[in-house]
Amino acid sequence: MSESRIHSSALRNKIMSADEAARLIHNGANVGMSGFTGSGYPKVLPSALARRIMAANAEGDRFRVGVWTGASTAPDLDGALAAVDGIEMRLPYQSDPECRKRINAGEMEYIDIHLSHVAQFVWFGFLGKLDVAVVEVAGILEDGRLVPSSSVGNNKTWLDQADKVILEVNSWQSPRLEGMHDIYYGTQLPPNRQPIPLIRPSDRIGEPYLRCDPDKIVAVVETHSPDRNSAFTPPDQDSRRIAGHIIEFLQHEVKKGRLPASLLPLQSGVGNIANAVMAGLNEGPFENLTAYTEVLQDGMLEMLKSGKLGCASATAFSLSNDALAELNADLDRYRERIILRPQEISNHPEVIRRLGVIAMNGMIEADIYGNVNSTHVMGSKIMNGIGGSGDFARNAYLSIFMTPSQAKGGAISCIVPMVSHVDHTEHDVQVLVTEQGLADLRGLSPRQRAKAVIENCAHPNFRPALRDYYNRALAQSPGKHTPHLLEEVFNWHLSALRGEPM
Ligand code: 0RQ
Repeated sequence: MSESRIHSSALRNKIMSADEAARLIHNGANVGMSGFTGSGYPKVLPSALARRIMAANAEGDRFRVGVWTGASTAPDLDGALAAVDGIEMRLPYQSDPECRKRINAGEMEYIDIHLSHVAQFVWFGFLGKLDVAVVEVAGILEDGRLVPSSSVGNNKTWLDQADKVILEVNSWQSPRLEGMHDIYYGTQLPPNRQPIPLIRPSDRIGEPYLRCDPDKIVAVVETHSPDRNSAFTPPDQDSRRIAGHIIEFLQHEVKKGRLPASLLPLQSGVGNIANAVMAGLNEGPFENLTAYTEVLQDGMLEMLKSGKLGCASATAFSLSNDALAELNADLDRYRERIILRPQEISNHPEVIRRLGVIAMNGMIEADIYGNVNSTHVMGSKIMNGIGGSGDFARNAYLSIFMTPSQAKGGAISCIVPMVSHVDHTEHDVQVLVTEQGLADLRGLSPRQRAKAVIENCAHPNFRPALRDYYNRALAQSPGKHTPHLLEEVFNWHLSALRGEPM
């Protein structure tokens, strides 16, 4: 561990251990932590806080904090704090098994929020007071400005809004990240807001450093710990087919003159399927692509490497160890073509609409009319959260949702009569894709959409049941615009839960 990352002598004086820093957080505090999909989260403070909470619990004192982040983090943040029942309220996104378990058991409060909303909700005062910021940085300059880490997320807002700031300076992060970030300080509150001057994904409109009032910084903790970099599973047959359908569709759109030859900026969601689609595009016919997205996964790095992708704008990396090694080996070159921004800019509706982003996100299920459930299994159990999918889907040039047609080894159809929970309404969904095929819902009425979704996207094992449902709904439903048999839609899900034929 080297002191050379902390160039401000005033802040060097505030170096302390994680356990000492954790004592500066009070019971009931709202704590804004860095971290977005496993990158740039504080590595040691959360575990120290968990130890403090455990000690308080042993004394019979209940100690809980609110945990606000950019998005998902890692077992040593979410997992550690959830394991000691230390989280009162979690927002805006998580994907941690321990958190998920407690949330679904009703033991932890959770609100999943559009990721572009979080920063402004804090400025508006909608979420209460942010007491403490705990932010990982890659270094501190002599004048106190901060070199951001491998994610930006909501860090600018946490540093602005919190009363106290604890910094983790992680010397594991490459020092050559310096210069990759673009922190925009021009956002105002209504009614004084100005247009965000971002016209192309490659535009830099801010500065490479985070600012923080040094008087608010109460502790600096040095770390040398890796991000949570998980490997992606190699694309399987289903995800390759999904990628194939999307590429064929995009080619068709180019032919029709509805997309330029180099497409429009790509947004790709989290997970293996999204990663596989990027792998497909890397082998596909399109050149000179751009990305305006939220997370930069392996597939996009490969596309930057091959030259298919000219530049990528995101708020965080989400890389495997192999991809990270590739990034670090050539960081000076990648830094020219990768821009990490605050998530209120990477996910900003105004910018997404202006750029004409092609949004591609995963889902849990879609219904025959095009409503999409991204978050809840069987209507009540949260999986992760809406994340940025709504920011992109609502405002995209083209909004695509994808999933294998079946889940749980074929027991459950991901195409259902009516989604058990709705995140993206039929108005925000233009294209649905499964390994079976693609349904282009643009310009189709609900009845036309139902036919396209059943025939193109549903698994053949479930098509007869879905056709039967639709035909009976058409005959018996009091309204024929969006025919439904309300008494049956819940039974569809309940039968799946009981493992009965639908
Ligand atoms: O659970 O592993 O326990 O079996 O859901 O499903 O097929 O592995 O798909 O990893 O692409 O995730 C929607 C969750 C899809 C993700 C979701 C079960 C399935 C499995 C995962 P098991 P897959 P993926 C911007 C974009 C919201 C946030 C977002 C997501 C697990 O894409 O979180 O889009 N999206 N952000 O078995 C019961 C069904 C099911 C089902 C799947 N119909 N019924 N279980 N599963 N379908 C980026 C950010 O915001 C950071």
